[in-house]
Amino acid sequence: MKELREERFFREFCDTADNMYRLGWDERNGGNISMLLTREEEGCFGAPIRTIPIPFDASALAGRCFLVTGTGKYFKNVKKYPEENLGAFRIAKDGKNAELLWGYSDGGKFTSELPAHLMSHIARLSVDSAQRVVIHCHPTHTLAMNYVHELDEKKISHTLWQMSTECIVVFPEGVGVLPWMLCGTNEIGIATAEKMKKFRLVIWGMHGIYGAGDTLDEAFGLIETVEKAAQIYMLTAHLPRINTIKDEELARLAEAFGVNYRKEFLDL
Ligand code: 2HA
Ligand code: ZN
Repeated sequence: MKELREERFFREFCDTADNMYRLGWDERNGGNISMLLTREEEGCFGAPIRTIPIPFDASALAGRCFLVTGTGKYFKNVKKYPEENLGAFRIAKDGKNAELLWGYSDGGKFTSELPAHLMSHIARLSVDSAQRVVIHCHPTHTLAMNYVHELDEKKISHTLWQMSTECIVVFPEGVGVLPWMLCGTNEIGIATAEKMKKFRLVIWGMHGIYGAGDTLDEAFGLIETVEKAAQIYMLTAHLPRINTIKDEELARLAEAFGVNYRKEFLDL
């Protein structure tokens, strides 16, 4: 068996955390990543070391394994010290416990946002069985935009689509938006998962964003595209707007690229 650090999925996981830190999306212990492992990837980890209670019923994922960032851990350190900062665990049959297979080596446990992550996985898998990755972070411009733009799904999606030609092609379903809510709770998990049935991107008002995808690259790329659009918005919102991509042009784009966009988010 190859050394874990040589496995591509594992390297990509560490590199994703490292890139997110470098981009300023994950200050201190901000942000978390969870990835549903394939049966082959599961085989890279050993027998259960200890059991960690899960604060909700995760029985819909019983028997499945996840690689997840640890609570209180800094993204800055993931690549250098993965065994302390990450954990791989299997969801026990009863759905109430995580059987730790590897990691959290200083006695730690999974992110406090596990409810939002696992509930989002359940929601995404119910619409697309290939969806394996959920990422949460605090991207600077997306967060800044939350303070000066209405937190309305249609309005925020529409503004983001206008900020760069690629946007409607990358996230044609738009962006789901939740109001400010207490994080780390089952309630925010339930609300996030409800949005995840319709969107791969969910903004947590004045907190950050969730992105889901088949791969780490896809989930990361969705957030990266929103963050770039939000940056352009923040660079231009206080200036007179002279040019704009018109709604009929956004529709033409979506049609040319064959993406099924959320038509009610345009005013045609
Ligand atoms: O755990 O980002 O939302 C760090 C966070 C909480
Ligand atoms: Zn957060």
